[in-house]
Amino acid sequence: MHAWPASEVPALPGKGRDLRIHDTATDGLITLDPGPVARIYVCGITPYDATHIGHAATYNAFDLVQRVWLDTKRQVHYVQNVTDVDDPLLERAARDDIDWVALAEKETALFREDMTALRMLPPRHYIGAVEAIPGIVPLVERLLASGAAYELEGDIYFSVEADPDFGKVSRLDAATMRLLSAERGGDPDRAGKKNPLDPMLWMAAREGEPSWDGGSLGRGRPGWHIECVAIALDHLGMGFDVQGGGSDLAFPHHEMGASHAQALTGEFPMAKAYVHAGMVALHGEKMSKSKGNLVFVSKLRRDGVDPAAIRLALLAHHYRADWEWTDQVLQDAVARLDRWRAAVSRPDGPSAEALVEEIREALAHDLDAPTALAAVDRWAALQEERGGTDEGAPGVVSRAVDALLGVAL
Ligand code: 5CA
Ligand code: ZN
Repeated sequence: MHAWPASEVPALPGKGRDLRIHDTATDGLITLDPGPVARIYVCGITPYDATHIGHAATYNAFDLVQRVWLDTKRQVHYVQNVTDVDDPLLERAARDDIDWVALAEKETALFREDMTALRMLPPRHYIGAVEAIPGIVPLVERLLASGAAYELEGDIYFSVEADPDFGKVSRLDAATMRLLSAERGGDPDRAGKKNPLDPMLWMAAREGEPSWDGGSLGRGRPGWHIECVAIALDHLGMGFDVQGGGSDLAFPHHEMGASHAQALTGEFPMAKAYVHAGMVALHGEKMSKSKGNLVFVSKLRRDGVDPAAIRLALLAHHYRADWEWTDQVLQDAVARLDRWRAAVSRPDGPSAEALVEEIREALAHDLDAPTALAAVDRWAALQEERGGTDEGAPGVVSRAVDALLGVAL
């Protein structure tokens, strides 16, 4: 499927620093050394509702990863999926009595528009679950053949016991895993499974639900985790640099994905760093499509909010923090955008060289966007109070804020 148009990334003088980022699997900062082509897989949306601020915050984090790498003069090979067939999508389509394909297409189109407006760089490969099915089926067949998968009443399950490294991504105890499995798409209480945590790889066709030819698996549709593994291995291969998503994906999704890949290749980990963004809340609870406590990016845009202000509101929070969306957060971002725009609208100003390095240093240190914003704030305040004689400095600041933070001033 097609992605969305790329906004231009201005080249900056000098060169950025290598990214140090928090890896969930080791619970520490690691310095990535990607080589000339950095490889990143970011889990995409399940398109049954519009993009909310929580989604946008997560995609903002991984957009910063790309920008840091681009600033080190590397190429970035970025892959993202769209879970365009899954239970929540089918349930929403049935509830609203609309065609599930039309619903997925509509919400994916809106996501593309939101991402474009927010200046999120597009993936090189944007792949739907449905279009990935021909690549998923042979992987499930291989897992069955090696004994890492088994059949239960026509459905195919992955056996977590087949993976000696199972549990290393999220490092959770058994009780927590079981609880989260039930909450996040698993079926730990289904009778007949070898281990309650075992996730489905292939679901046999159900009456009234879409299904595809699965070769020796019979008609059905793919499980959620194998979808991302198939797409990631196909387009990036094992041992890519970052797999990203919100913290609610660490378990079971990224844990199971790493396990599937381990069973397929004998290697762990599939990604060198498992990177997770914090959860954005509204009215004290995690923003979620199922709860309906949502602030949509498209609604804010329709209300006339500048997408650059939305982006600044996201950047004002460290990506790993859980935080709350409020009207004040947006008002602060609008005011900051005004101050920055006024500061760069003059032909000269205080020197910008140190500022560019401060932004680089902050982002390279686990994507510390709030520290980067504070540095720009200081430059803008100096400009407002005293001005400066450095010709072209405002232009440098403008380009740096665009290239490194994705904000067009
Ligand atoms: N399609 C799967 C991933 S393969 C999925 O989780 N889709 S999603 O639409 O539910 O979420 C898309 C991304 O947004 C995920 O990375 C998820 O962790 C993130 N996300 C969802 N809700 C929030 C929230 N309230 N705050 C921050 N990130 C969120
Ligand atoms: Zn995923």
